[in-house]
Amino acid sequence: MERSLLQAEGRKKHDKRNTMKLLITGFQPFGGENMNPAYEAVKRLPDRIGSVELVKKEIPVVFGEAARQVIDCMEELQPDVVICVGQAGGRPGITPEKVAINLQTTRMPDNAGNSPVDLPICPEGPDAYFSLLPVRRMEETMTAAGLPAYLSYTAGTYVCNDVMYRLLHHITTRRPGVIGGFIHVPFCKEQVEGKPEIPAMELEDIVKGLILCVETLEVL
Ligand code: PCA
Repeated sequence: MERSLLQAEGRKKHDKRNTMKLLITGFQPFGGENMNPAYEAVKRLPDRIGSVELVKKEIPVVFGEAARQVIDCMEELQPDVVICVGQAGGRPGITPEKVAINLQTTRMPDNAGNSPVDLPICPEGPDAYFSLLPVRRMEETMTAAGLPAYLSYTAGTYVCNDVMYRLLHHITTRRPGVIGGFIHVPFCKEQVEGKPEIPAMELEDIVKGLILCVETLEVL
């Protein structure tokens, strides 16, 4: 059984409320875009999906700082699950991320002007962490609903990977039992007007995909 499911089963026994609290984040725009479909979709999610209560948060595209804000918010809210959502421009579907690696490297500066090259995120941390989310089930649920989706085995080496790695490092070292991970979404149609060769989805479909992902948490 996936580790996340085992952890969730342990948690469920202690959860008399039968409500799951989810912290879900989306990024600010970056790279010259004037919107980020990640936060645009996150902010359109309902406040409750089945037994899952959602708390939404927008985070900056800044190495280290983005994860700090996620972790601070997590410490304050004590959610059962944390999902961070980011834009992966050019991908043709919604991609739950399987793995985060201990590496920061970019040619494109973040929104604070940082452009680390070949640096570890956490010198004392392991090379990688696997997502604790039911990523396979998320992908299958979206695909079954006719939405373009596939599992990704790289979250890149930019701020999204940084957030996913630091979140999983925090959970593993400080908050075992919490479930966490990352989902990338493609450009939305508004961002690629006049560029038909670039894959994109309707924002509404990205929202639908995220709702289906949240619904997969309910069976945990
Ligand atoms: N995508 C970037 C960072 C912010 C975002 O939405 C990434 O994939 O790293």
